[in-house]
Amino acid sequence: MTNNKSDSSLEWASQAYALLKQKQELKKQEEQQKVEQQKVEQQKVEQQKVEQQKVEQQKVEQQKVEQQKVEQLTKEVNKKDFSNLQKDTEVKLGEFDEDFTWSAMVLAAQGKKVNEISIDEIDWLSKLRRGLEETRKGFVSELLDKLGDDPLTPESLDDLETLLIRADVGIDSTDKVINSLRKKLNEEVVGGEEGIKFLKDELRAIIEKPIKNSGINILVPKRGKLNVWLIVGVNGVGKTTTLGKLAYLSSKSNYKTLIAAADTFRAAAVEQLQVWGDRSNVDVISNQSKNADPAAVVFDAINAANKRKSDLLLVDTAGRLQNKNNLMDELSKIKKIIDKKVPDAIIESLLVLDASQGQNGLKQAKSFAKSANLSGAIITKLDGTSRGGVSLAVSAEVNLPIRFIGAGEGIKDLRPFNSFEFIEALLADR
Ligand SMILES: Nc1nc2c(ncn2[C@@H]2O[C@H](COP(=O)(O)OP(=O)(O)OP(=O)(O)O)[C@@H](O)[C@H]2O)c(=O)[nH]1
Ligand SMILES: [Mg+2]
Repeated sequence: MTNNKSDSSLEWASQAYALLKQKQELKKQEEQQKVEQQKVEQQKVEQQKVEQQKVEQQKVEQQKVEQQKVEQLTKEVNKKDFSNLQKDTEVKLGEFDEDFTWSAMVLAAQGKKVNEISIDEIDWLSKLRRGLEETRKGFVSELLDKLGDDPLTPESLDDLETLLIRADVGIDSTDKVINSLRKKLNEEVVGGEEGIKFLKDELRAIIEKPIKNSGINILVPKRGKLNVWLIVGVNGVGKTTTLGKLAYLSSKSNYKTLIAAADTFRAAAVEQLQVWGDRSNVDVISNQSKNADPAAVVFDAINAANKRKSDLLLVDTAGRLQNKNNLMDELSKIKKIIDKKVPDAIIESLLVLDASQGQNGLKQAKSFAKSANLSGAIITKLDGTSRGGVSLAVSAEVNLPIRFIGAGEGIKDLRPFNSFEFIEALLADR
């Protein structure tokens, strides 16, 4: 009995032991799991820390880059001031070369007398012709190669169509030109030379149309009133540079001129304008405080313009804001201020377009035209682009009169738009 009893208690004890051991194992496992979990948590926290550090580091790097950009910009502005000052000196008469003879011919074709021609005009036309060389290369030269001196054929029209589209002339204008040429071809034999002349006339008609519609041939400030020209466009197209050149043209022509630095968004914008102002002897109204309100700058500038009886107020505007809506809102705020303060001012909203952006520039023009109530366009960077043809698309598809064109970074590299000279330069090989 006793034995039995002790057997069963042994059994019981070993069961209890096994149970306890199991419990202990479980506890151990649980604890181990806990430790593991803690480890994972710990790792997570550490990883988060590392990531946060990375973000902080990136922020610091970004700030550094921004700072460097501002410094670089300021340096560039200062450097440009110096290099361009040298360019400002009088233009010298160059060689009696093709540039000269071609430019002289273009002036003569517009009825200029021999003694009416200036070195500045020759210099500008040479620049324009050279600037449009790339556009011409992919367009006229190839066309002439294909045409030779033979009469035009339906096949050569197909070639011309492709070339016009490639030169960013735009589909509408290309269709128009090709259709008129086709009509002419159906009626008579058209020789190569005559074809080019006809093409020039057609292209000129396209580019002239919005100018004629506006009733103003060449845009100049009206005397006796305050003229306000808003210079608008997306970032980097050349607004500030163009404004600087306009200030020079205007003050040279004895208009009392003033500049409003209403691009308060871009770093070093005021400094950049100040350089141009100094070079053309035109004062710049600005507000140096951070995040200044562009409309407030325009407000101050109008007060100054009224006090000084200025003829022309040139307003530099931002090309890059947080988004496009802000940009348009800003422009309409500026316009409201002008309307309120000087209701009889003559406002021009001039869209600056970088020719080298081709079809992209055309898109910008269309979107600005929708919301910004534009009155004209200024085409810049016509030097060294193969996309000068986009000027035609702007006239045909956005119906904007081109008022000035720029072909270089110098103070004299901007001129009132002259369709005859432009088309002659575009098709200069004949
Ligand atoms: N080759 C060439 N360069 C030009 C011409 N016009 C402007 N530029 C250059 O284009 C660059 C940008 O010009 P900006 O006048 O600063 O352009 P912006 O539109 O005011 O730029 P944001 O103020 O940043 O919007 C500068 O390096 C100018 O020198 C031009 O007709 N020909
Ligand atoms: Mg600018």
